[in-house]
Order: sequence, then C-alpha cells, then structure tokens
Amino acid sequence: MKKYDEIRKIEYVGPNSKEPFGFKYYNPDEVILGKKMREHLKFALSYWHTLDYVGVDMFGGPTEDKSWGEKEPMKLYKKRADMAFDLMEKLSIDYYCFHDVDIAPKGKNLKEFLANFNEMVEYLQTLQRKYNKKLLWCTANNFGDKAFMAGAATSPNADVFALSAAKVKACLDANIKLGGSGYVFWGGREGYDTLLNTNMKLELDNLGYFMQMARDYARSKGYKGDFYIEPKPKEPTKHQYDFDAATTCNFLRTYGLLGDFKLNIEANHATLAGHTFEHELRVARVNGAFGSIDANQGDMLLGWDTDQFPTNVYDTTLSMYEVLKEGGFKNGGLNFDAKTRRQSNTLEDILLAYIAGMDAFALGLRKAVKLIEDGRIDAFKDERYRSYKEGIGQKIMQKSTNFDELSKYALEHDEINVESGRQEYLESVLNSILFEK
Ligand code: XUL
Ligand code: CO
Repeated sequence: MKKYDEIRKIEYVGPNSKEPFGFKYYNPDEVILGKKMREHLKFALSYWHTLDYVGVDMFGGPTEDKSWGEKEPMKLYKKRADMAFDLMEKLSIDYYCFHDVDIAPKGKNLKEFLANFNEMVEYLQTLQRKYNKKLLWCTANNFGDKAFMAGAATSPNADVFALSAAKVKACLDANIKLGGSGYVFWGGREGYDTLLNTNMKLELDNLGYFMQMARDYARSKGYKGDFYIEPKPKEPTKHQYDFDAATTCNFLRTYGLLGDFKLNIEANHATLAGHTFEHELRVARVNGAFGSIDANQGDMLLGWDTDQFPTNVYDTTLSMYEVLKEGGFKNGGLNFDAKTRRQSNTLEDILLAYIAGMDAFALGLRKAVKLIEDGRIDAFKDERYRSYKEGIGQKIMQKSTNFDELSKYALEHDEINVESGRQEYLESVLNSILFEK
C-alpha cells in the first residue's frame, strides 16, 4: 500500500476499481439533481478525532503518534493545523469543525489559553485562505477540565457558569472571524448522575438562559449562522438534558430558542437513545429544526459511543433520503465525528477511514436519489393516507370539524377497513434499489 506522503490527492476511480486510495462512489464535482455531490454532502473533517486522538482507551495508552516530532506546544498545534488542511486537500473535504481545546495549547490559565487560542485562530484563517476551505462549525469544550466535572452552564457552582460563558464567547468570536456557518452546543456534562444532589429546575433554567445569552451576544456581533444543539442521551453523565431530538426541541421551545437553534444529529447518539438515525432526523425535520449531521456509527453489541466511521449503506441511504426531502443542507453539513479504530493506527488509515465514510454517504446519496426517483415508497405512503384527502378526512386536515360531527360520522360509518401497512414489501423495495445491478 502507498504511504501517506506518496498520495497527492484521492481521485474518483469508480465502483469497479480496487484502488484503496480512490473514491468508488464519491465524485465531488459530479452533478446529481442539479447540485454537485460536494454541495449535497458538505463533508467536514473533525479536528479532535483526526488530529488529536492518539488511540487511548480506558485500558491502554496511545497507539498513534500525532506529534510529528514537535515538542514545543505552539509548534505542535501549528503542525496539526497544517496536517488538517493537508488531509482536507488530499480528501477533497471542503469544511472542518473544532473544539477550542483541539486547536490550541491550554497554557497555565484561562488568559494564557485564550491568547494561544486567538493566535491559532489567526493561523487557521491563513490556512483557510491558502487552501480555500471553510469552517462548518466550532464549539467550546466545556466538559474536559476538572472545573466542569459537575457541568458547565448547569454546574452547581456559579463561577463555572461564568468560565463557560468566557469560553463560549471566545469561540463565538472565533466562529465569526473564521466565517463559520454554525455553532454547536453538545451537552458535555450538562446532565446529572444522581437526583439526590441535583436541582433539575435550576440547572435547566440556567442552561436556557446561557443559550439565550450566547445567541444574543453572537447576533449583536452580526452572526447570521445557525446555533445547534447536539442531542445525546447519556455518556458522560447518566442522564444528559439533551437526551434526544424530541427532548431537545421541547427545551428549545420552552426557552424561546427554536428558530435560531436547530439540531446537530449524530448517528451514534441516536442509537444510544434507542432510536434510529433517520428517526432523529425526521423528528428534527417535523419540528423545523433540521440543521446538521455528525456522521458516524455505533456498534449495537457494545452500547457506548464508539464513534466509528460510517459504512452502513442502509443508514446512509435512509439518512440522505431525509436530507434530500428537507431540500438539502443550508448552513449545516456532514461532519465525521468519527475516529479510526485503535488498531488502525497509521496516517494511511485516516485516509482509508475517511474514504470509507465518504463513499458510504456518497453511495447513500445515490441510492436515496434512486429511492425517490423510483417513487414506489413515496407513492405508497401517499396512498396510505388518502382518506385525509376528501370528505371527513379533509375536514380533519383543515381543522374544520368537531367531536359532534365526528361522532355522528362514526355512527354512520362503522364498517372500517384499515389497509395493510405492507412493511415487508416496502423493505424488499428498498433492498431491490440498494442491490440493483
Ligand atoms: C460527543 C460528541 C462531541 C460533539 C462536539 O459525543 O459528539 O464530539 O460533537 O462537542
Ligand atoms: Co458529535
């Protein structure tokens, strides 16, 4: 196999090629339904998994070296930034995402960290211009440090609430400077481990107020992009306040945030919550809160957040179906919140993992288009609800009936025939499209 440095750019080689460092399904400039594949998919590189993760797990230390021989912290972080853009260039990835702590050394205190951070933001700005790349979103890591052990905006300690605000403010400024089109809040430790020590109402109200202040601050600085909440049911806390899409929409509505805030749906978080990825996307859509995607997959036999690169084409097809039905991404995109397995520990593995994930979504896009063009599933669904197109059903749709009328109608129509849902047939239609020659 070729070495990282021998590879200049990953090219589209088509589905019949056996070239490992080539795209089989992702052809960035190919136009599908009037849009280039790169615009449909809006792939983003995740800084934390790609540049910072070195293979550590609960039972063992690093299996990868991502220091590139650099010892001095600022030099190391600049080297990482160079590598991030080199990877994006090789992979034809147009966007990237980061946490504040991913891109800059921590220093001795907040002041030092913010100085390092701002210097690195300048550096990233230069690289963005040089390589013609964009920031999809950034976020503050308000969960890693000891200070955040009991949460950030939901901490029982008001000093932590203030520290969290300082970090988010710096990230919002950076996001505006770098032209990011989204800003993510993932709960981190915003949740609880036991109700015995938790004032849930105070914590939720503080979280709502924190988001309102973040929105108002960024808008006052001219930020026009989206804010996203990324639901996750558990891990690291036993119960995360942003449990799933439905819970999070309720939170956004309660605190007057819906509209400015949308959802960043992560596949592995969906399955942790006991839902499918496409379920979470549909819930976001029906609430007018579809925003962005963290693309990855979990392992159903493990049951924790394994953040694997997505390769399951059923999932990518059904999720791209939701994206297409929504009219595509606006400010959002597909961020690979995914890491190579601990044993896939070379730089080449990073390329191979991104190729696998990008191809899986590219194939998912192609199949979702076929599913829609084929029309059988959409037509079946449409037909299934036809009773709402006329008569009493139409009145229900128009909200122009009442219980007296419905009761009279029911008494006159008591021979009801609910038709078959044809699940097995529809699943075979999906298979025929997925595996057609
Ligand atoms: C954690 C997770 C985060 C967010 C950003 O499970 O998904 O990486 O995407 O903080
Ligand atoms: Co994520």
